Parts: sequence; structure tokens; C-alpha cells
Amino acid sequence: MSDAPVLITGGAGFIGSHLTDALLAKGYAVRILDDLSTGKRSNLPLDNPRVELIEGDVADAALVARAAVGCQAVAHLAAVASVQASVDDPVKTHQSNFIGTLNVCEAMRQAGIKRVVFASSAAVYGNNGEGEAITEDTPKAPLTPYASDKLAGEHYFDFYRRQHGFEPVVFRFFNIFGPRQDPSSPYSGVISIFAERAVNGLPIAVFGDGEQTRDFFYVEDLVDLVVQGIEMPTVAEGAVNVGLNATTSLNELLGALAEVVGDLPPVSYLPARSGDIKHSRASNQRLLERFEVPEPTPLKVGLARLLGR
Ligand code: NAD
Ligand code: UD2
Repeated sequence: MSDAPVLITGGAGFIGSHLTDALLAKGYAVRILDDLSTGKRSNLPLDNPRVELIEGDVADAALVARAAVGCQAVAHLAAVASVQASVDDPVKTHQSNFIGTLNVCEAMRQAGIKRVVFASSAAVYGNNGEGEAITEDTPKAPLTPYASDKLAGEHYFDFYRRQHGFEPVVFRFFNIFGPRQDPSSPYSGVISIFAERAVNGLPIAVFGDGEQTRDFFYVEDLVDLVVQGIEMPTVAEGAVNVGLNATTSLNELLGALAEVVGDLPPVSYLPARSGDIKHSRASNQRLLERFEVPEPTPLKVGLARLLGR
């Protein structure tokens, strides 16, 4: 490990701030580039001299280029993570979600940085593979500007790999959960919404019969993998799913939540959201082949940490 910082774009957000903690614990210095649109200063230990925060936009090419100078690797997490925002204003989110990625590529090329971890998404598969374990070879079907931008970003990192010797580790995250996930939008991660409502005694709405399933992955387990991506001696080609190949239904999730908080507020079952996927499950074979996957944090333990219990 060199003393040079790791650049984390989006480092003040949910996943980025956990990555910051994990890298600091391993002795790294971190430089964070974040516009604080959803990220927060309070997510970061800014009194630590090994943390530097640059407040700014990844769509600003000159700023990204300056931020990359002297860094040893990049974790590119900055994005407007709300899919709904990309549906509502594709031009605006494209600036962060695609132009920002291209700016990171160019900044790395200029600074001579090879290693990058890129946060892509299961959204690139659209509805394909529903009900089965989705492998990385499942045909891609981006259904939203968010998914299209992520998939385009993947292709650009592959171009820079072939053309400029980049070493991109591309992860397709499934449903990540844990402390600091923002519950404030109706389209926030379901666990963050249910947990917040449960502690505040507010009614919980389930869209559909609650038998839909998701492959929930705990954020500290995820950042362990991101750190491995930064450190691994060689990088194999091709994106890697991050999931457990194990699913939980929303009804099971509510049961686990009830065990952590005691009584749940009233739960109502409303019509399913249009376009909602019934079952989503990641094949994790490639992940297991390439990474030392930590023992998964059980859902109930993750919920308890999220709720500070
Ligand atoms: P988040 O919103 O907490 O983090 C995103 C961070 O990027 C925030 O700190 C935000 O302020 C920053 N940001 C946004 N636009 C920016 C811009 N133009 N310039 C600089 N900073 C900007 O969300 P998260 O869940 O931590 O997501 C991190 C990454 O993981 C994102 O790329 C997201 O698309 C991806 N991802 C997350 C999940 C999940 O389940 N949470 C699933 C798939 C992919
Ligand atoms: C994830 C992404 C979404 C899109 C989709 C692509 C997140 C937060 N969402 O959606 O943007 O990329 O993958 O497949 O990463 N639900 C309720 N009540 C609530 C909130 C949600 O019942 O208050 C349901 C929701 O209808 C869905 C399930 O919970 O059936 C999970 O919802 P989610 O938004 O957390 O995640 P997902 O996988 O549907």
C-alpha cells in the first residue's frame, strides 16, 4: 500500500461513507469528491487527517482531473442513485451518471491511475432472468436512463481497459442495505423505508402481496469486497454480481424487523407497483470465484445495526 490516497467519488453517501471507514481502518488515506446532493458531511469522520473532502460535481471534468492527481486508485460511486430521478429528468441525471463516469476515465488516464472499482447495478438486467439466479451473462435490458448510463459506463471502462491498460473492477450491486441508507424518498431501498417507519411507529405500505423476493446484501460486507477490488493483484475481465444467491420476501423481512423492534406499526397491502419485479436473485458464482466473500451478515443482525440496537 502506498501513502497516496484512494479517490472515492460519492464518498459522502451511503455506500461511500462505509467504504471510507473500511479504507481508513486499513490505514489508507482517502480523498472524497462529492457534491453532497444526497451525501452528507455528517457521514464522514472529517476530523481524521487522512480524510479529504472536495465538494464538487463529477460532471466538472477539470475538477475531477485535479481530484485524481496523486491518487493510487479510484472507487467510482458517485451517481444519482434514484432510478425514478433518471426517469423524471434523464438529461440532468446523465450528467452525473454517465458524463461523470467518462470524466473519471479521462482523469485517471491523465493521472496515470489504472485501478478503479465501478458501482454498476442489477438494473442493467431489466426484467431478464426474473425468477432465476441472474448470471453476469444474462442478457442486458436496461429499462431506464439510470440503467442505460450504468451499462454505458461499464462499456467505457472496458474500452479504457483495452486501450489504456485500466484495471476496472465492475460490480453489479443487487439490493444493498444498512445504516446511513437514506429513507426519504418513496423509491428509497425498501429496508431503509420499513426500518424508519417501524421505529417511528408509522404505518408501513407493502406494494403487492409481500411475497416478492430480493437478494439483500449488507453494506459492510459489500465494502469488504470493494476494498478487495482496490487491492487485488490482477483483475479479471467482466462485471461481477454482488448478491448472496439467497432471497428474502418482504413478508419475511417484516417478520425479521418485528423481532428486532418488537411490535410493528400497522402494515397495509396495496396494489403492486407497475413494472415491479417479483423475484430478483443474483448468481454469485463469479463473485465466489474471484473474491474472498465475507460470511454474510444475517438480515436480522444488519437490521439491528441499522436501527442502532
Ligand atoms: P447515495 O445517494 O447515498 O450515494 C451517492 C453519492 O454520490 C452521494 O454522496 C451523492 O451526494 C454523490 N453524488 C451524486 N451525484 C454526484 C455528482 N454529480 N458529483 C459528485 N457526487 C455526486 O447512494 P448509494 O446507495 O450509496 O450508491 C452508491 C453507488 O452505488 C451509486 O453509483 C449507485 O448507483 C450504486 N448502486 C447502489 C445500490 C444500492 O442498493 N444502494 C444498488 C446498485 C447500485
Ligand atoms: C431496485 C432499485 C430500483 C430499480 C430496480 C430494478 C433501489 C432502492 N431500487 O428496486 O431503482 O433499479 O431495482 O430492478 O435500489 N416496496 C414496498 N413498500 C415500500 C417500498 C418498496 O412494498 O415502501 C417494495 C417494492 O415495490 C419492491 C420491493 O419492496 O417490490 C423492493 O423495492 P426496492 O425499491 O427496495 O428495490 P427494487 O429491487 O424493487
